[in-house]
Amino acid sequence: MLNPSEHPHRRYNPLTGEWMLVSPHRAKRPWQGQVEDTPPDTRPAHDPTCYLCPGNKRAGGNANPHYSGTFVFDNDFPALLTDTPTDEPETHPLFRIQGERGICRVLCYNPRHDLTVAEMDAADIRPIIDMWAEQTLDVGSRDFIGYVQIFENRGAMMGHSSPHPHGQLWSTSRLPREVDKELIAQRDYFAAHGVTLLADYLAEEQRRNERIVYANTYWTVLVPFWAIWPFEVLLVSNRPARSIPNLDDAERDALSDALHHLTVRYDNLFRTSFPYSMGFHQQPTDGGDYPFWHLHAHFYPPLLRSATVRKFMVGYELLGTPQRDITAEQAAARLRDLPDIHYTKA
Ligand code: H2U
Ligand code: ZN
Repeated sequence: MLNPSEHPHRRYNPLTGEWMLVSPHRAKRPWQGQVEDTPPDTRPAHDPTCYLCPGNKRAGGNANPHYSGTFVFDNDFPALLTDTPTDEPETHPLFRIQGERGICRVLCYNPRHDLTVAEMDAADIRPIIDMWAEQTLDVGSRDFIGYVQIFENRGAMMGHSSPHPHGQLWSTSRLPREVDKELIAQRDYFAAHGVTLLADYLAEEQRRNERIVYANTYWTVLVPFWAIWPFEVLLVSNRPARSIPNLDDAERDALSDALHHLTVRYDNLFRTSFPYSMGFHQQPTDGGDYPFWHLHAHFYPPLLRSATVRKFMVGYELLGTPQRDITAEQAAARLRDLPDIHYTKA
């Protein structure tokens, strides 16, 4: 009989309808877990050369105000523009092309240049959540915006352009690809079962209790059954909230707490400032009704074995299907067993 902690197998991602490959027998190789204690950060609280710090000039020539909380500005080099023509000039079915409109913003989390989310208290994280909510409402209310994607590239390994704590907002008329896949899966599941896909999934994860890393009253942090990245995490609202603006006060405080506990554990894993891309998947903002949408965030961190040894999505992943060695259960156990206090403060 198949033993998922020993035998190569495929796992299904019900949110995207895609399969991935697990090769647990390879992870039995002896653990080379060198911990390269990264030297403590020596960044200043204010960096005169940083284009996100309060009072500084940005690359485009605009200056930041002397902000004291969060700060949002329109991206000076936006990937999308508000006035793009929307016609479809090609009629050939093999050459489809569509004009796409959107708004891109940069979301500064804190005036302090030297902080990361992992080093913030839950109380410092809460204003970031309020900013995400306000920005979703503000941008999502434009009639040409159908979807608001909030995300963060953290760390040089993920290609972020500045260590200053910040995220981004990219919004579009149409749904981005990943959101489109999730919409179809969640819609079909809800039509068949009358509950959200993630509500049923969460209930089953709670029952099995093998992949949960952290939970509080309103949020659950887990390594999903179908995770691809070694320490990939899904952060799910226990109630099927549809968007960040939908969250009430207690849910926002609890989200701050969950983000704090997760990012501290991430940093403690390899005793380094843990890189990742993260972002929320919320309901579209085109004015439709989305009772099947269940708010969640994905964390996709590249590190595998140490502060420098990362997983690459190459070869078979690009040409075949994504693959991992250490199982989701092993990854969850490692994250769960880590201390809750940041390694630089312990
Ligand atoms: P990342 O660190 O995730 O790359 O995000 C930084 C964004 O900030 C990036 O999209 C923008 C870049 O276009 N930016 C400005 O809008 N103004 C600047 O002065 C520099 C960078
Ligand atoms: Zn800065």
